[in-house]
Amino acid sequence: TATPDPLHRAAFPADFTFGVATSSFQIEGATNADGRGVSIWDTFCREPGRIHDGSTGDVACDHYHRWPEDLNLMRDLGVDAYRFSVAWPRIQADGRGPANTKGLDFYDRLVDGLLERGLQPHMTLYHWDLPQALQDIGGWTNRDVALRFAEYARIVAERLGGRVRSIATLNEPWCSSILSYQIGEHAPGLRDRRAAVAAAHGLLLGHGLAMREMRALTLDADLGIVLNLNPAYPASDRPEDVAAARFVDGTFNRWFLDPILRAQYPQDIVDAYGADAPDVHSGDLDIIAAPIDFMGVNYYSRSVSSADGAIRPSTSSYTDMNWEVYPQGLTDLLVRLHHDYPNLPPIMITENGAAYPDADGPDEHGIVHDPERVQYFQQHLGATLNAIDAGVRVTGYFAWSFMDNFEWAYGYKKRFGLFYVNYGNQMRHWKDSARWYQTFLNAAPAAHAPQPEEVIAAPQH
Ligand code: GBH
Repeated sequence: TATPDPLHRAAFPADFTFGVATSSFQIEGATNADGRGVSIWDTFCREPGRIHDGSTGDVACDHYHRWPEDLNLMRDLGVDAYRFSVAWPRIQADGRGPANTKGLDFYDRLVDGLLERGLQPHMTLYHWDLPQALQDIGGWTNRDVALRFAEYARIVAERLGGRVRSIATLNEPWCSSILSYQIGEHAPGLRDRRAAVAAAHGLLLGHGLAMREMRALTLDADLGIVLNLNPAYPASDRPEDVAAARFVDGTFNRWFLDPILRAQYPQDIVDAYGADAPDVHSGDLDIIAAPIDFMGVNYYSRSVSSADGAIRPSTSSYTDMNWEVYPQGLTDLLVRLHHDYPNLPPIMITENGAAYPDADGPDEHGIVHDPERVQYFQQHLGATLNAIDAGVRVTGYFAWSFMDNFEWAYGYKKRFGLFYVNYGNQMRHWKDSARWYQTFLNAAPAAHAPQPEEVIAAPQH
């Protein structure tokens, strides 16, 4: 399908939110500052062979110290909103007990800094940096951790919830359970399906309990969760390929969507897990299915399955992560959610983006040329628009990522940023994709253009 050309924000609903996203461990650094405790990612990075380039999050983008400049860049970019996450070990070093005021103060300054610059704060409570002390008691396989998470959620929401536009409990529970406890690619690096399925249940329970705590505060913020959804296509119409795709869809997508939106686990996958199926206590599913105000969707690619395993369509192009560029998958996914889940709240696309090597680095003007990333964003914004036109309620889009950062097991070698980070001197450089997004955002209908009074009254930055 053709994307409208030139694509600009005026083609979207007037109240649609455009933003950029990051997460705490990937950008902050300053892992020992102001009473922060140890997270499972600090531990994992120190285990030989876990991170491809042997790097750690100790410095990352030094955002903990450079946040004012980073927020200035966001303002210059012209986005409406910024999605960030809170590092639990900054708030409770060991994941329990009284709040560390200095840790909360950091996010307090960040939120105020966003509001001063006219940027909406969108906060995620858990983007994978679990306090190590909670891993030491079994991590998310221990139901006590879900209770601790709810307490942490209340602490953060009490302090910041009145000033943020949205709060997501978890980012991508598939990653912090299956990828972390079964596949072993992420912290804590286990290879145990039973533990992974138990962790997924613990995460969902933590989400539901946190929702309950935060609802009791009657905040204005929208409350929800962020899932990584991976539309699964069969390689052919053969029944065995269709069944393979259905299994992938079940483990990645329905395993998380169904309990949240239907208060049940998908029976086909419960059966497939057999003895590894979770120990669901009575009442758990009602807690997990607490009403949410938005569903956050992170979309990067699709999967194509055959009975013999995953397929790589040879005509497609691939990013530096080896993920297929498939914008139609985003439209299909959004339309499918709309049709399959009557309880679906409005969707926010909380992440979408692509890694490319940007190997040439900045040119003589300090600009990085990344034509593939520009095209990726154009195509996926077009795909989003197509879903909206088909009747799906989508309220926002956040590009992943604001800047290059610590890409988990891949370290600093994979670059997802709109801004290029020179890790030698921590300089941020505009990429063509950032300039493209800026142009896209500025081509707004007249209502969005600054009025003369505002220009005169504009504060000096
Ligand atoms: C997100 O994870 C994270 O939220 C973010 O922190 C991260 O930096 C960003 O994306 C980029 O990685 O079909 O088996 O090959 C996304 C993780 C990517 C996990 C796609 C599933 C496909 C798995 N997801 N992946 S497979």
